[in-house]
Amino acid sequence: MRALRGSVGVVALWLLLVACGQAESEDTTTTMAPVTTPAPTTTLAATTTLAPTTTAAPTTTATTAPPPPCVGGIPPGLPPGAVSVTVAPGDFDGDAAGDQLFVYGAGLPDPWHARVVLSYGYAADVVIETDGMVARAIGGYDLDGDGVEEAFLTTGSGAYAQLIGLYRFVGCNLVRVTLGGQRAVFAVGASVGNQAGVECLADGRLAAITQSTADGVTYERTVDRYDLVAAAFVLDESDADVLTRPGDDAVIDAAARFQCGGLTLP
Ligand SMILES: [Ca+2]
Ligand SMILES: [Ca+2]
Repeated sequence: MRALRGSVGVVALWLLLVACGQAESEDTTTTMAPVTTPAPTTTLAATTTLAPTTTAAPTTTATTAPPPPCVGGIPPGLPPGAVSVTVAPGDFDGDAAGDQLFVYGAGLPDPWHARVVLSYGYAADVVIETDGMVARAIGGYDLDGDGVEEAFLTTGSGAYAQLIGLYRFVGCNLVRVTLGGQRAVFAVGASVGNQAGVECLADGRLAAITQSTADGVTYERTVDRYDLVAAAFVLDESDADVLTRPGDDAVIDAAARFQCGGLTLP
């Protein structure tokens, strides 16, 4: 009986300890609650004050400073004997003021000329080395995104295509853009068996597309993508693939287009 009483006492003591322990643990667990108040992390909003780093924009405007004005040059008016005159707008010196690109015939010995007349009257003129019968102005488009528009024109035409050439206005003169040491010429047009097109890509490259088919069902297509470096195109990558109608109709039919901003072929 004593042993039982003793064990009862032990049990009672144990229960008491457990009760105290529970009470303590309950107390401690309830005190844990405040720890769950990391709500202040919402003060991260203050990190949005990092926005001022976007004020780096002024440095970009500094790199696109307007060019110094060109002086001298030639009278802006076309020669009296100019024929087959075409003209198209652009900003060929990058000063945000509209300029004009003229392409005209002047008879032998140099039949075709390109002339840029800047907004303030400065003019530069070059003889076009043509690839066919007729040259025409297309207009200005900033291919490489440097803030200065390149001058696009047709330098002739083949059996089924028009031929596209480019000039850059460098050092107050027109400079023909080259490819592999020769003047760069890209065809745009389509025949039954051959298609060719040009696309100015958003990443600043120019894509030249050539496509051919023997049966009107299967088309072999090559896309050459060029970087414009100074006044030269440099091949960046070339892809070849095989397309099949009707599944690839959309791509096949788009091959022979000229897509450079809002420019259109004359
Ligand atoms: Ca201009
Ligand atoms: Ca440009």
